[in-house]
Amino acid sequence: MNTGRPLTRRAALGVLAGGATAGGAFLLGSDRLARGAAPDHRLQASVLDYPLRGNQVTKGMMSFAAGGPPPVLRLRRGEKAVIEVVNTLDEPTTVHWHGLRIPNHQDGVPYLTQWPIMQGETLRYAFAAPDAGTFWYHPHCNTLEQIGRGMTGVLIVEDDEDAGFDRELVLNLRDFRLGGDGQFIEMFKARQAARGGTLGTVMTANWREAPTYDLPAGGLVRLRVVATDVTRVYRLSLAGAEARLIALDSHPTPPAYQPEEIVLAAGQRADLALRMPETEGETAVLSTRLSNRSVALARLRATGRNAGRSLDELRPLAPNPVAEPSLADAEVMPFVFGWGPADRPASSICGTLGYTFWSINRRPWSGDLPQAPGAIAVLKKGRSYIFRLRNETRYSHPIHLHGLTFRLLASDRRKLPSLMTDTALLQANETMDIALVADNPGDWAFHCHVIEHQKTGLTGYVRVE
Ligand SMILES: [Cu+2]
Repeated sequence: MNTGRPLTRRAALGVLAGGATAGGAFLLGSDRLARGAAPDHRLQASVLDYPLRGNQVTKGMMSFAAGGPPPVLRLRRGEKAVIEVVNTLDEPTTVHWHGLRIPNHQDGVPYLTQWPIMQGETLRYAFAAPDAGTFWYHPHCNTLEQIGRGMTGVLIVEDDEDAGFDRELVLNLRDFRLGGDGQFIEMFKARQAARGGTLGTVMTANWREAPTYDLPAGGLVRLRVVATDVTRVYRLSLAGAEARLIALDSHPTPPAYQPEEIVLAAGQRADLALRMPETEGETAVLSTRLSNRSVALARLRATGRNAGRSLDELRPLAPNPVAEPSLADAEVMPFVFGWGPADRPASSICGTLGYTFWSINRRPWSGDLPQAPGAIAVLKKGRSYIFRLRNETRYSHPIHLHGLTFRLLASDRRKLPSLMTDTALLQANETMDIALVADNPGDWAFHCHVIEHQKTGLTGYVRVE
């Protein structure tokens, strides 16, 4: 629901000239006209019709490829990659690289780190990813509509050393809100946006309902599961195969941390090492638990002769070079996630949902505007901080911080594993401490990843300087 008038780039700049506070030209602007070598990857923001449910064609889907689901991007750790984005939508967009600790001007947040990529424009992002793991990419402009219609892709930064898997399977989990005729229905309901969020009606993996994948019998498979839905919290389990959790949100997990159920909120990722069943035709099933039943998301079918592998043959993943916060001299910063005064946000070319319901530190985000409000917190580069996240609401919020990785410390409601992440599911009425080193300078968006919440006030940014 892009309530803003589509603007040409010139008109957008006119708006910016009228009141930009963002500090002048974005560095990315100089890449805009960059010529020369072919990009390493090319994404085409596109509208398409696609047979999402069997032969039923869903009209008006959106992707980063002209003919089908967004491609899985594979990058090499530490090597600069150029990713060209061609916008063939009839509205502006941007691309955010979720979980990547890259320079701020590559982060893809409209007006905070770059101008929107206007319709018909091409923009090249260029960065070197410092961490290996499973990440994803998505727009940060008219986000509910563009993500809701399909613009979520998986991004993999390869490990320096191979761990010894036979195969790898990527599962991009997400729902679509379709009616019985297979066509999109309204993206959200205001009454749900003010609560837990509006769920989709069709659950998919890689744009298919419970697809089956053939994998070598008795072989070792790395399963990369990415929750790219706008709302759903997945409660995953894998039946029929021996499996171990090896990473969460891109970062390797301690071998002893093997939860019975893997909880993935919007934006989170899990890497599993699994050993396929030994007998051809046997199937392992990845399911998510709903309140009263379990739903199969994907099936893995064993094929061929038993490869006879063992999970113990796998080498552990190397840790990523994330600085460890110094808790002894960390400054504590409080953040309150709460209700906002019911209000109407300003119109934006990156869309609004027409409401504000939520706030961070009592401030509802006013919308993606050239006149960005001030930072909710200013951090000194290189210092350690403890963020005290307090949820005043009766709903859970997956809180995502751009550009920085943090460690889970403690909760007043449960025992937390000591994990590194970029997205923490803050439960209803919970207070959680997280810790980080503010080592990446810039303005970093800090928001709920239930996109309706993000777009109705639960957004802000922290500045590292
Ligand atoms: Cu939320």
